[in-house]
Amino acid sequence: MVKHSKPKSFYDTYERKGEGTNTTHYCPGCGHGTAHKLIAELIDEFGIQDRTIFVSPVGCSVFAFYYFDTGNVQAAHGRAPAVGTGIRRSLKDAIVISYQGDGDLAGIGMGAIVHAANRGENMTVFFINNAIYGMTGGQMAPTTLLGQKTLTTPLGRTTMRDGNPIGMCELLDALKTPVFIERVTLTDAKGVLKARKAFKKGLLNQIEKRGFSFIEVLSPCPVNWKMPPTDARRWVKESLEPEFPVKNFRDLVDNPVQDISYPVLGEKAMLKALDIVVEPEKPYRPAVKEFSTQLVKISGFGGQGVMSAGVLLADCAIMDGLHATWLPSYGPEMRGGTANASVIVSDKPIGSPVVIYPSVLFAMNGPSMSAFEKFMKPGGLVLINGSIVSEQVTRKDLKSFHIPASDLAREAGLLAAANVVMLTVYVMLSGVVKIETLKQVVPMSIKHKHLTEVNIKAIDAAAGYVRREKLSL
Ligand SMILES: Cc1ncc(C[n+]2csc(CCOP(=O)(O)OP(=O)(O)O)c2C)c(N)n1
Ligand code: SF4
Repeated sequence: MVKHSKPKSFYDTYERKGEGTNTTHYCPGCGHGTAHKLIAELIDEFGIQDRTIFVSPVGCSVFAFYYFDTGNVQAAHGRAPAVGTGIRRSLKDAIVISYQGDGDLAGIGMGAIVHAANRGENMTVFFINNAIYGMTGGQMAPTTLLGQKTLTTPLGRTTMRDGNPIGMCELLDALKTPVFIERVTLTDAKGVLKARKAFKKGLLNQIEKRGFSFIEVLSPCPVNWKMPPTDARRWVKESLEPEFPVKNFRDLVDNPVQDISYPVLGEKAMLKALDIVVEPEKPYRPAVKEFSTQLVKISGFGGQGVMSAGVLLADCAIMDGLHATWLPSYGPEMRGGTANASVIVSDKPIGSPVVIYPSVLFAMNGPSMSAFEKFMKPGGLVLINGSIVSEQVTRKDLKSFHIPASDLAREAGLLAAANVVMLTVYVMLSGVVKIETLKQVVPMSIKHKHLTEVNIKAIDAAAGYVRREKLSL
């Protein structure tokens, strides 16, 4: 009897995705799910869950950290092997997994992967080749086939205009240092079993400290290939495999075990070696007398300026001598969703820029309310764009205000300044930064300089509104 169960190194439920969620964000028939499962099973099999650090890329698998109950780092686009190198060199017992798509690895990250492979970093790289940019809606990738129609090659890729598809296994096989290079496919059960073997070898090499292992996975993306999942599997076999032959390129079984005890200098020694004189820290100048760390989530549709409002707040905080972080989040699914920015403002250094339980929410649209109200800290503040959202906050332990942000912005002369109106109201209510600081930072932070004046008008309109309505916390 075959007993199917969830690997232990997956979370039981994917809380980061939404309370009690059991499903991933991947589209039906996507190869990422299969690849994740194989990796998770092997982490269990090798008993390395506590040592594994999974480096997620930018691409559809950007949220792999929703699923893997291991150490997780989210790297900038294409930089997973560089981030992995940092981890490798600072934590000698870590098992480093760099997981990347073809846009991430063979496009923007081409330099990072070639150099990590050339240095023979003791890590395992899983390269998910679906011949397209999945997350951003199906543009041409370096691995897109000749003739393949994508958003950016609507008549099909041509050699003359776009170059030829890049075989990453072939390219890395030109280097002397990697110990293991194999291309596998997820077309059928036989392919998946072979893939599992290669995954296992790649991880074992790292456990045994034998060096750099690279596994390319031919993986379906039914949504962007615009075909049903079964046809997509067939397309991998009939179209992708002839261009990217499934085979082992290299397996240096006898590669000697690496001495990976890199010299690590302490921070002070490092600064001294670099001849850097460190000034004693200046005393912190708080903006307000009593300050509690503000965990702010600014959420809305793309185009509502949620990201720029976040940057503006963080810039103001830094200007006022506070610590601040800003972390953008764009919905990765192909099926819409909200964009949001997490901003932390504090009088103490900030450990992580992630805001899971906000103390302040700017709900620029309706979906933002339903997405984040439930995660708010008790006693939190919800500012709602009342011009377009009429729903009330349902929780009794939150303080909320409907601000006619879009109307005030429109009256000031620029509908798009609704974000600045919301920010001004928050600044007025909380005193987190000075209103003068906001006015000072707006001209520096706004890209289109001719819009400075109208944004200052929006600030004045919002401040007038707070005073007129006698709003206070
Ligand atoms: C610096 C930067 N440039 C561009 C983007 C936009 N972007 C997000 S994902 C992506 C490509 C993802 O494609 P791929 O690596 O093939 O992964 P997939 O989504 O197919 O799994 C791009 C170009 C970005 N987020 N950051
Ligand atoms: S867009 Fe493609 S790669 Fe991304 S989740 Fe959907 S099927 Fe997978």
